[in-house]
Amino acid sequence: MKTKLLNRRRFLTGAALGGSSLLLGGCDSMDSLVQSGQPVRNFLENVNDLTYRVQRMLMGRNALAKEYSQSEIRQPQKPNGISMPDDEDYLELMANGFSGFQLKVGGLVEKPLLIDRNRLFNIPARSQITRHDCVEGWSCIAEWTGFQLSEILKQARPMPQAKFVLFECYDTIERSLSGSFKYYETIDMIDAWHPQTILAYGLNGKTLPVENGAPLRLRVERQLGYKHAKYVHSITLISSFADIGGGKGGYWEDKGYDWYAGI
Ligand SMILES: Nc1nc2c(c(=O)[nH]1)N[C@H]1C(S)=C(S)[C@@H](COP(=O)(O)O)O[C@H]1N2
Ligand SMILES: [Mo]
Repeated sequence: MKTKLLNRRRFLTGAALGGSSLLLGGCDSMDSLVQSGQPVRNFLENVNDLTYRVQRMLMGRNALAKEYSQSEIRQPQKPNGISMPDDEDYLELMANGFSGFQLKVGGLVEKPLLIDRNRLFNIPARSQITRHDCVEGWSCIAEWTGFQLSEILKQARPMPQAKFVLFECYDTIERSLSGSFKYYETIDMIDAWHPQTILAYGLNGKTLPVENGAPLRLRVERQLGYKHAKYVHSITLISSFADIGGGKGGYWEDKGYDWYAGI
């Protein structure tokens, strides 16, 4: 499967490079044809657009998000969205310093897991200083510490039908006439296995505070802020999110945001 993807990627990249060298060739007789509106020009533009999308999909998706140095952390991570869940089960856990917290891992896996809080700290840890970009137009650079989602995927062993990972959260983000809604998010397996996709329990060298998602929150560094689910209690491998919530793959997605919020 991996080899197949690589070959496909090589093939598509090769084809794209062919396209640009044609442009660089700058042959005189081509100039008139390359003017906007001409069929050849349109064809080349389409090739470039395809190149861009193909690179983002096949190469870009696995690339690392930029990491920063300690001196670039200029302010605390601004809390956004829910910053204090009022859900009873959450309040109970919080009252005991989250000592009773257990992370559920299930769905399309060969070995469902229930990992208690102490065992989470035994999973090899990773710290990364990254920039969080919220669609509301602000950013914060912060250091996140936790474990790679891939570490628990390796233990749980996703089945071949697993195409997405669902993160369910404690907080009720909306209570309205249309009902009450818990925050949730989904990512695909490319992001799930990505080395910078972590479940964080630490922020800027301290225990993750409640306002930023204690005891455990997702960091999916190649995507916008709303994908980074806070207050995560369950991780479920699924084949489709059509039957979950409003069917668009996340609370904000159900309201119209893009499911793939790549940056
Ligand atoms: N459970 C939950 N996760 C959430 C939200 C939320 O309201 N509830 N808000 C999202 C949005 S829009 C952003 S920008 C980030 C904010 O994370 P922060 O509070 O640590 O800055 O969390 C995201 N994850
Ligand atoms: Mo956000």
